[in-house]
Amino acid sequence: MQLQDFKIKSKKAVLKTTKLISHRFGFSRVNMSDHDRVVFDLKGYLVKPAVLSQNEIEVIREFTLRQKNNPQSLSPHERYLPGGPFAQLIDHREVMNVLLNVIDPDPEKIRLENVFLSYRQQGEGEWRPHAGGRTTNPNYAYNFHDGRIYAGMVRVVWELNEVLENKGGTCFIPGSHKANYNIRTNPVKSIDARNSGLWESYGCPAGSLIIFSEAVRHSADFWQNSQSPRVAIFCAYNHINVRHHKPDFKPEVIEQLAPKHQRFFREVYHPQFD
Ligand SMILES: O=C(O)CCC(=O)C(=O)O
Repeated sequence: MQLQDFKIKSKKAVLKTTKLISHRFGFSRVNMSDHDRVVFDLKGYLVKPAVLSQNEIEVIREFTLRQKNNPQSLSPHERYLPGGPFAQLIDHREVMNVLLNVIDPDPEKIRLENVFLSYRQQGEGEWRPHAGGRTTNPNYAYNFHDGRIYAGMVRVVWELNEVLENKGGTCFIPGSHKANYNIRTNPVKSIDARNSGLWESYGCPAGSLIIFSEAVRHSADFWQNSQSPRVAIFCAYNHINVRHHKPDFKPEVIEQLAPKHQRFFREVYHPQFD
């Protein structure tokens, strides 16, 4: 076969697979914009402002705070994340658009392995830089191969209250997921200092989405907004073949999720064995 024919045939096959996936899973736009793809690769993180409507924000925030403060008032399957109205965000289109482009193009191969609420009031938080640099560990790896990104574990953060810039949102050293010097195992104090000038954070309205590769050097920060606490839901998505977290989801929560959401919590194995 001529090289040109081969190229056309492979392009057609990719389009067909993409169509099949979109049709089967209802993702009408499985593609990340070129802008987002380049920014994610360049910096290791993306900020998508105001993804949720006011009503979605209020319902999910109120329910999540009830799970935190008064779980006994809820049915057992709704007492813990990912139960309750948050479940509808598990495969939110904006999340899947990114994950299908940075973890695996097949949604069957994407797992959600950890979900937790980060709740911080004025002054609460910590400064604890971690990750960064290259590694062969699949959970922290970041690879670019054959024209696409292959990220290891990817964090998806739903900010349910406003975040003021440099006042408590997650901080990143942009580009550090591709650093050649191993700042993960050999951290440099002057680089890790909050005021090194190398750290970037974000300001965003409630309902915004932050997505980052676990490979990028990042840290929590101290929350500095006396008007409202940080209410953020952190999710860790991973490839079906690997796991980073110890499994701790409540079975009663997962059993009551819709089948399209349950599949994100399957065991770690290759779907060829199904
Ligand atoms: O709390 C934060 O903003 C960052 C959390 C963190 O470091 C992580 O998800 O690995």
